[in-house]
Amino acid sequence: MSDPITRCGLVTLAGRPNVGKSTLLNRLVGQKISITSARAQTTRHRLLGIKTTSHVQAIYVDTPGLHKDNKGMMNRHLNRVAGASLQGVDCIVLLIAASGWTKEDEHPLQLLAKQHIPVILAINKLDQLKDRGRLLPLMEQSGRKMAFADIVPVSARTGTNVDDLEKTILKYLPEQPPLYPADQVTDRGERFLAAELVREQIFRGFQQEVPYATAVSIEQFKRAKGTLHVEATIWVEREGQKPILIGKDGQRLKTVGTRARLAMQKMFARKVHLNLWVKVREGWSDNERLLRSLGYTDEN
Ligand SMILES: Nc1nc2c(ncn2[C@@H]2O[C@H](COP(=O)(O)OP(=O)(O)OP(=O)(O)O)[C@@H](O)[C@H]2O)c(=O)[nH]1
Ligand SMILES: [Mg+2]
Repeated sequence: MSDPITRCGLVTLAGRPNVGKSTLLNRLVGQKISITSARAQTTRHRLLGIKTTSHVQAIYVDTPGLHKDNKGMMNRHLNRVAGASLQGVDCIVLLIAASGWTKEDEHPLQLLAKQHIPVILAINKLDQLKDRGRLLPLMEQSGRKMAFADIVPVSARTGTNVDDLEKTILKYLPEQPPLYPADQVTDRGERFLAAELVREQIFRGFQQEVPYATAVSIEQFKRAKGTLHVEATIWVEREGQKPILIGKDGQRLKTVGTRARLAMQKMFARKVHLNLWVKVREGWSDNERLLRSLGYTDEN
């Protein structure tokens, strides 16, 4: 029999939008849990990725990007969820990109400077740094910004040095038994994950305002004869956004559906049948009641 787990703790991944938090969460856990895209503000909910090894359980918290723009209820929701995730955890990983500190990084930095929780700085997207000679000065500059517990350059995309970051994080986890069963990888259910995989394709496939005007709800999620049957509604804010999403002869919606279905098959390890509908819910992203009904609550 192996020894019981001796360390377990919560680790929030924080930083500006688009810096690579969700990519890093997936990399740390070793499987896809959180959706990612090249567009800012892809993540809208707090989500856990749980990694259990023989003696350690690290519970990573993915958060929406922290940003200063508080216009509109969705922005306020994102900042509230991200801000709340900075409290009551054992350690925080602040991400910046290897291209250097930006104005947008200063806001999360200021919020973290107020906390009494160890903050590890992860300098992400190392693979994009052409001149490696710039890394040391960046690490030195970073050290002057705040008393970071550690500074670790990584590439969440390629996995370079992520094991080093993991080892660093483990030092800050308290000695206690695990909070989750060893085989649990997230706190989110399959319906939530399925809706996110549809939203991911919209963030990856559409320009301008469409991704931000979109929410997804799952109407049906059932297993029959080894196949998962999923019906999802894509909500948009205005009538004019519907034809953009659907495309000529339904082609664009079909692409979203195919890609989301393949991602679901991978995630749920079974055959998936997916039906998508596009509907209008006027102004949902700036209406508190509608936001709640679509799952955007303070805790999430
Ligand atoms: N080249 C490179 N790209 C990366 C790396 N990590 C993340 N990315 C890319 O950066 C973009 C944003 O990644 P996400 O993981 O969605 O970023 P995020 O911080 O979760 O963004 P929000 O949820 O919007 O706050 C995606 O296109 C990723 O593929 C990396 O190490 N190297
Ligand atoms: Mg994200």
